[in-house]
Amino acid sequence: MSSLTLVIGSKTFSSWSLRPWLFLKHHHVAFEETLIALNTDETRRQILEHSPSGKVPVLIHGERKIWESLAICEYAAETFGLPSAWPLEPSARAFARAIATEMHAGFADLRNELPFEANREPERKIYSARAASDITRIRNLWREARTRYGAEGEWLCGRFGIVDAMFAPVALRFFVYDVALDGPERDYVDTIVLHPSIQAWMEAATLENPVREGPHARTQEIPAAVLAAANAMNPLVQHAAATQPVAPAPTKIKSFLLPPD
Ligand SMILES: N[C@@H](CCC(=O)N[C@@H](CS)C(=O)NCC(=O)O)C(=O)O
Repeated sequence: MSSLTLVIGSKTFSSWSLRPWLFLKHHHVAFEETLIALNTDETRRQILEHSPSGKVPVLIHGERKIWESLAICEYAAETFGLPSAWPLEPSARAFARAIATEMHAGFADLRNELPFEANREPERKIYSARAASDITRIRNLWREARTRYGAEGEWLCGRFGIVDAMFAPVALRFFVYDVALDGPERDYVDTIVLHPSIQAWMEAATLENPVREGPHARTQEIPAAVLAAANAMNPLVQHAAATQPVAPAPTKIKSFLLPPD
């Protein structure tokens, strides 16, 4: 087999890199990993050495270069004959593709306000009504997926597929920002966070010492009174409190660390 290398960004920040990395790991595809630290003076030059788009991830398979996280997952599924990349039944497949591409193209407010930080100790953060609306939409998508296909397995459309690779970093955001969830969404976040490869990614992120620059300021400590006032205005928190008790999210990542696969 030609050599296979996945070029990724810092595990702390690179949510796009996590998607194909998880997809390959889940299916036990052997690959080399080249990690480029994001947000340094050298980042752009180093990425351009590998990636024609100037972005990571990029998969290098022999002479071929495949960029864009979704394209990489599909290429790997087709090239290595991986199972159930998308559901086989047409309406389930259309649903999975629709929500994966909705994720790929959308939820900008959530992404900006709750930036991906894989090594963050879980803690709630204030977010705007626009980010809350992104969260509500994602919860509805996950609930619909689990309601329709939950009987077939623990992943969004039953068996693990590209749709799960696409949403895994979103689930990790919900975990590290302790977003109030219940029902199937809470279970789905736990399923993602407890995946051995996600555990390995989070553990690797804790060993990095990256710099957060660019549009996102580093997360600030939120005073308890400010958090309480924000939660009082947060419709999701209100809704969760009014319906049923929210199962507490695990607070310490390391308390249930599994050995890396
Ligand atoms: N649509 C692309 C997005 C890739 C992307 O934005 N990657 C970020 C890292 S997560 C990047 O390469 N940024 C370049 C930089 O930080 O200089 C995909 O799905 O792969």
